[in-house]
Amino acid sequence: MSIVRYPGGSFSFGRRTYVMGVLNITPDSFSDGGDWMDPDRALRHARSMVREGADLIDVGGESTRPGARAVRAVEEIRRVVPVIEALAAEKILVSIDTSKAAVARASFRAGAKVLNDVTALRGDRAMGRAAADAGVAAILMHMKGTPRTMQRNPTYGNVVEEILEFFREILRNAWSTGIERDKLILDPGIGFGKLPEHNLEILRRLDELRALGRPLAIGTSRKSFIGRALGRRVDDRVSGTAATVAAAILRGADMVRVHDVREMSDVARMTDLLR
Ligand code: HH2
Repeated sequence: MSIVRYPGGSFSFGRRTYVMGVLNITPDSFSDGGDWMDPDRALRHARSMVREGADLIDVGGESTRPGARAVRAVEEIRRVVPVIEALAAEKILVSIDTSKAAVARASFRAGAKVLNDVTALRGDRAMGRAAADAGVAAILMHMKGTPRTMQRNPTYGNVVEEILEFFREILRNAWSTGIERDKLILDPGIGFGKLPEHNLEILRRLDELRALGRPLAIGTSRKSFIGRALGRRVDDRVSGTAATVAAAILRGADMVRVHDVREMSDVARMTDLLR
């Protein structure tokens, strides 16, 4: 079992799979863009995800979908902070999905206890320090390129080897930013600079990433490789997502980032019994 601490609590990975519910307060996220821009609606949705089994809510104020428009830090803060404050007041565990240190710091002050950085501390040189100062746990994700460029024909010799090498390097350097290694959770970044076949291969070989010795998070929810495989639109990928969540858990995922919390909590609990 592996304990990962955050201010006021901890994850006990190895016991069961943690379910992270997605809350995008953005006009342009690929599946729920525009749904939760109103803070009251966002809060109601977050509360319902918690009732349905979410262990934490991943709040994001900037879309990372391929080609998404960049958002300025002040705008991102304006979107996420009121929602984080309200969730924290209700003792709901929040992670902040950002790659900007200013947004992260404002979010930690508002009560977020976990950082979710899709750039793995490379997007903003002040990010490691921000996370270390706050003592938060941090999910670091692999991405090839940047959201603007990542889907322009990504190529790999061996996608899993490349991800392993990327994280070995991140783990070697993390201490220099001040973040403790035992606060880190790693995510292979499904869909971030990967073609459908790369995503499938990562899922088939996810167990190889266990060699890094850190808990693994994964986000397959409603993503386009599922749509491509099944010929389903974004609002019709729940069953496809369920298959990927079950497969990921059987191969060692500790946390799954999902939109359909009720369904994926069931999948996670059932798969945990089979693991
Ligand atoms: N995927 C997305 C965003 N953040 N974070 C982690 N750790 N892992 C992921 O796979 C991941 C992530 C993309 O999904 P979504 O938030 O639904 O869309 P958008 O980026 O368009 O807001």
